[in-house]
Order: sequence, then C-alpha cells, then structure tokens
Amino acid sequence: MNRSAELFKEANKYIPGGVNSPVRSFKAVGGQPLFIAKGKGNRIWDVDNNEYLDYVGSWGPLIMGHAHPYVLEKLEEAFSLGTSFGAPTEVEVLLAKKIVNAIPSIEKVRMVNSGTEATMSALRLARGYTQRDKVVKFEGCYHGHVDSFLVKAGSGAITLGVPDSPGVTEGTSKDTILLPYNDSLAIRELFEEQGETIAAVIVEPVAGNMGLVLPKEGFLETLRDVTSAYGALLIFDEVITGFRLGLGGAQKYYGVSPDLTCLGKIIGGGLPVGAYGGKKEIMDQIAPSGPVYQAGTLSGNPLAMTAGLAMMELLEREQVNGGYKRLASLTQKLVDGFNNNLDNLGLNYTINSVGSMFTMFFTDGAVESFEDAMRGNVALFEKYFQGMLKEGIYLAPSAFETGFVSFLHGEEDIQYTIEAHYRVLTEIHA
Ligand code: KE4
Repeated sequence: MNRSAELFKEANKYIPGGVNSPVRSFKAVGGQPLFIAKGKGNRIWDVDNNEYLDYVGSWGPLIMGHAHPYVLEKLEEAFSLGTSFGAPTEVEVLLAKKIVNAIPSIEKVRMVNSGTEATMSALRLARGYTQRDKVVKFEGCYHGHVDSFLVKAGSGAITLGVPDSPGVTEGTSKDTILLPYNDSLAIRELFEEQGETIAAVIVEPVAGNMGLVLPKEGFLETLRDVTSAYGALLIFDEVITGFRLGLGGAQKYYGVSPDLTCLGKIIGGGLPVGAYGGKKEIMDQIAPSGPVYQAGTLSGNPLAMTAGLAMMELLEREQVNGGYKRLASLTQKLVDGFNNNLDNLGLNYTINSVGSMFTMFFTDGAVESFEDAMRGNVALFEKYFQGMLKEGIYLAPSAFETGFVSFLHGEEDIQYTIEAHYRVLTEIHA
C-alpha cells in the first residue's frame, strides 16, 4: 500500500470522508486521493514522491505557482512579527487599497476567511440594504456552502450527485430562486413578476463550477439592467475570476459593473482568505459603521494579508508587462492542441476556455448551461482523469471544475500536456 493510501486509511478514522473538503476525496473519479507533500512552481509532489504538472493550483489561488519565492520571502518576514493579533494592522489596509484601486466597482472592502464567508456576508448585506428577502442564483453556479446557495449548487454538490443538501431548511431555500444560467429571458420574466421582492442576484460572471461555462452575449448586461430597474443588487461572485482574468476581474473583462463583488483564492496567495466589497453607500451598512452584522476572529489575518499583498504586487507587474495576455495565449495554445487532437481522433468533445481557464466536456455541442454540462460522460472523464494522472498531469478530480494555467507554466509543459492528452484519449477510446 503506498503512503497516500496509508494516510487516507488513517485520515478516515478522524476526518469525515478522510478529507477536509469533499471534492478532494477523488470520489468522483474513483481510486484514492493523493496526499500532497510539497509544491514548487507549476509542480506538486505526492507523499510517494510522484511528481505532477499541476492544473488545479489549489482550485485557483496559485496563479503564480506554488511556493513563489517572493511570497515566501514576505511571509518569512511576517512570521517573525507574530501570526495573529485580532486587531487592525497596516498590511490589511495596504491590501484593501490595492483591491479598491484594481476594481472600480469596489469602493470599500471587508476581509473574511473564505469565499463562502464572502458570499454569505454579501447576501446578508444585500438583504439588509434592500430590506428584501429573495435571492436569485443560477443552476450550476457554486457560491460556497452557504445554506441559501446549496440549492442545486455546482462544484462538490453536483460532483457528489447531491444537488440539494440535507440540513438546509425549507425556510431558507424558499427565499432562493433558481434560474438556468445564461437564460436572459427567464430573468427578465422573473423580475417583471416579482422584481420588487428580490434583494439580489448572485452570479459567477464566468461559471467555473459546472466545468467552465462562459456568459452568453447580453446575459450579464441583462442581469445589470433588471437589477438596476427593480432596485435589487447585482452580486458578482469573482472568487475564481477575481485577478484570474486580469486585475479588474470578469467585470472589467466583460464591461459589466456589479453592486457587490465577492473575492477569495488569489487574494490570499494560497492562505485562507475571502473578501466582499462594493459601493461605499452599501458597504457602510456593515457593522460597525452600519447595522448589518458580520465579524471574524481571523479576518484580515496578517499572514494571509501578507501573502495576498505579495500576490497583488506580482500580478500588478504581470499586468504592466503583458503577462496576462501571454498567459491567455499560452492557454489558447493548449486548447488549440487539444482541439487538434480531437479532430485527428475523430472526437467532437467541447472545450470552453477564457483567459487561463479551460474545461473539456465529454459531450458534443455548445455547453452554455448546467443542463448542457450534465450531458457530459462522467465515466469517460474518470478514465481520462486517471490516464492523465499516470502521465504525471494533475487535473481537478471532478468533471465539474475548471483547469487553471499558471504564470509558471511554459511552452514545454503545454506541449507535453497536448501529447499526453492525445495518448490518453487514444487509450480510452481504443
Ligand atoms: P471557499 O469557501 O471554498 O473558499 O469558496 C467558495 C466558493 C465561492 N465561489 C466560487 C465561485 C467558488 O468556486 C468557491 C469554491 N470553489 C471550489 C471549487 N471550484 C473550492 C474547492 C472545494 O470546494 O474544495
């Protein structure tokens, strides 16, 4: 039995499912999860010293790769000063300032400890600010494990085949309205019918939790129109896309400005973090400046802020020197190589991509909604995932996630991945 298997056996004695987050369990792809010992650049090593080219990047945060020297250097300085004070620090102000300067729709921002906390707090704020109860979310979008959003959530919930979660009360889910992603007509009809009762619409401006699904022309603009017309707030969940699609996130990329934005992942440089922000007038409703309560012992933790600030400094440099453009074209090269393989093999699987994000769906035709994504052949994905793992390529262990290319991926990595993709597809279709 290898070390990962031994540790998984041990872990199952003390941790539910042997993991601290469901999707890591490999339940959706069979076999045992890998226990990771270390990461460096675009590589990770498991506890049996197997090396992998990493396209998960800790589910998005590590756009600058693992153990970036600059991030580690700044953390080492911070460690020596202490790990947490539960009091204001200069570093959290510096990071807040960078976020505000990077994203025009954010005039004020509050730090929390996870993406879930960010979306949960943004929802409470929207309800407190509008004095309304209803919230609209979209099928296949995942906004963390907030009761109000675990209504056919994406990510883990779909992967585990449990679209609704036990423990979410009728009372809670009755205030959540679920619509198909990319369906502009449905949202218009809903608002004509009950727009005045809706506190907020929350959306992943680029959906990364049903596999990658891009907004159709006019969809985000429609959300902006109807929410403005009826006094509801538009919340962009940019936990994945924030600083992934460029410093301005998806809202800059698509030119649609929300009222509130949720962030996470990249802004913590791999340490636990989340944030939500928006217009002053709305954010000042948050305690202690306003009546909407939200708090956290480790919010603005100096180590997470230090790692986040270092990441932002690195990303500002990338933005200036065209790094994001290079990253997008490197990802396009990967996607073109994959599509070339599919043509040569006579396969017509669909690949969605934007910036440094990509997903290959084991289905043909456009994948523009949760329903489309669910047409994917999960059994084939499982074989593909295991085959790529044997090739030393670490993909997300779920058909309903997104692949991430980091600034540390190079041409050779892309070339190797394209060749491995060809070999594995040939094998599983033999
Ligand atoms: P966290 O609470 O996991 O930090 O963030 C929740 C969240 C919110 N919004 C979006 C768009 C997200 O993608 C996430 C979390 N993403 C998943 C995978 N895509 C995290 C992986 C996991 O659940 O282990």
